[in-house]
Amino acid sequence: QKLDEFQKNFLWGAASAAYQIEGAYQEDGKGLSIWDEYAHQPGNTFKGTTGDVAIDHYHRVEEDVALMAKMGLKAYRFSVAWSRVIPDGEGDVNEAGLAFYRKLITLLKQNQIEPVLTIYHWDLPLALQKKYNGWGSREIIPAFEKYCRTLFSAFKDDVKYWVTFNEQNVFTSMGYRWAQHPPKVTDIKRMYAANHIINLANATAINLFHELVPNGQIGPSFGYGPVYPLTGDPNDVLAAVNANDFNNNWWLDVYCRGEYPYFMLKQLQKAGIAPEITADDQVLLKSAKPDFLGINYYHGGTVQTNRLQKPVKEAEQKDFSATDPYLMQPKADQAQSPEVPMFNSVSNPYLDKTAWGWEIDPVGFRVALRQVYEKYRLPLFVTENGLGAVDELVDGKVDDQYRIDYLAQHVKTMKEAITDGVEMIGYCAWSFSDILSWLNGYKKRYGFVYVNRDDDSQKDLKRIPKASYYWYQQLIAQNGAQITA
Ligand code: GCO
Repeated sequence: QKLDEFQKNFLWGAASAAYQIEGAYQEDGKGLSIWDEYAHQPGNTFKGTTGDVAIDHYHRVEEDVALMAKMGLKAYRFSVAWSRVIPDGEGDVNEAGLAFYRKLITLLKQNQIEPVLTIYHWDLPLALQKKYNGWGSREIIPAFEKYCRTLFSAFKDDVKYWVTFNEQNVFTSMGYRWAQHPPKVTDIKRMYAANHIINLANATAINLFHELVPNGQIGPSFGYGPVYPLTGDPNDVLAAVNANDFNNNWWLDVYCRGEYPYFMLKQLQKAGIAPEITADDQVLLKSAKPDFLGINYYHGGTVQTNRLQKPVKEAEQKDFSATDPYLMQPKADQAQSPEVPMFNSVSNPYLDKTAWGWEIDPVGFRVALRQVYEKYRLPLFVTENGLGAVDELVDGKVDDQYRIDYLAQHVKTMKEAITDGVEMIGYCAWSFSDILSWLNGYKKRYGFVYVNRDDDSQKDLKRIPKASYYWYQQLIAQNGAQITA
């Protein structure tokens, strides 16, 4: 194995999440999730789109896996809807729900596609939100443990790679800081409290997994972005150090080292918003070691000090309503938050942006992989990377050259990171097919496969491979030897 090539069993994959694709939201005994409720409340999502039908993957799973097989995918990352398997989150197991995932996994394996199973991708059973205040109470942990035990027992022989939580940083910030996801609150103290409880749940799941599935591998997937200081002004550099604690270390240090970053914890304690951490919690967090780290990479962030009252350059405003959850947080307008954030988030003058206004930063991908591997020395699995865009179907085709360009640049810098020495299990592009964007409906698409529907009409839900589908097929066929756009 030479360092400048992808290993033979490198997992070229694509990813999805249950709520964004399955539909069938009340079928075969499925319970409701917090997203089923939230999306049905007026004003919460773009044009009021819901996951009731989504792209109807639940009924089209054979067709979808056939498209994956034809593409040559080596891995497919999907998530399980907790409320499909345990409708009220903690009571009886719904065998029909489990059967759906068993069918999916069987189909994948028949086609030599490695299943990568995400346990939690944001769709908490509604009953648990109502009964325990969701992730706001420690009482939810035994329910999560039972759910994990159910999945581990059912699929331990067929699924090797498992992801505990998808982007804990994003769903807790969106849910508790920005009120853009359920439970739709803006309460930073509650955000930190919920994060701590999720960390305990994560550690509990990892320990249980190691007991029950000794041959498998498990880890969380984290939305990582490297942080750049806008200038060489030491005040900006200090701002970047702070922003890195706020946006990355706060989560990764706990996952990988079992402890919170020292300075930031002190700061939160001074401000009276730190989570309550018991001695038992510390023992639990220290005891659970992930086998790999899942990295979702879209872009990094650039910050400047807010000490000097310099004007803040706002990110270019586009005609899209949803915020970018990967921007460095807290944002400029939160500068007065009790965390005393010592930085402002700004646009990076060296980087181009996608039509959606997100920075394009392939070098940052190499930086990210290097930083994380250097610090934690765990194998990395890129569980998401991709481009969200308004794709147009013209004469029955989608020519998404912009997506090919984006992916090619990122695969190239990932390969450079491997040459640098980063240990990498695989790469899952986001996403396999078009899916429901949590907040942007079908206006924002990520897939290799176009799905013929929009926000107002389900149309025929036909699957149409885009230009990028054939590009990725070629890339996989020659195991990334030549990366051309
Ligand atoms: C969207 C988002 C998602 C996320 C994904 C994170 O537009 O809804 O970009 O697709 O990227 O769910 O894991």
